[in-house]
Amino acid sequence: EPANSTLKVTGMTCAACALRIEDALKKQPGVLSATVNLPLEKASVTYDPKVMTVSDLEETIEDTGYGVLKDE
Ligand code: 9UX
Repeated sequence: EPANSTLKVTGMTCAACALRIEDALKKQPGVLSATVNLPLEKASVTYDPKVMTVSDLEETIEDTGYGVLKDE
């Protein structure tokens, strides 16, 4: 069954940053949905935990050029 994780994202400065991260997350195998809230600096991701891990999500965000802090 799907899992949900919320990650704190650092380094976003405009709305297009949030969209870039959403698009990158949605392209990953096992990601079912992703929304990024710019003012809250949070990414909410629903994924298949058999395919995708939180570490993979963090890596995707970092590879897109942003930072990640642990859930808060
Ligand atoms: Mo907006 Mo974000 O021009 O990397 S897309 S700052």
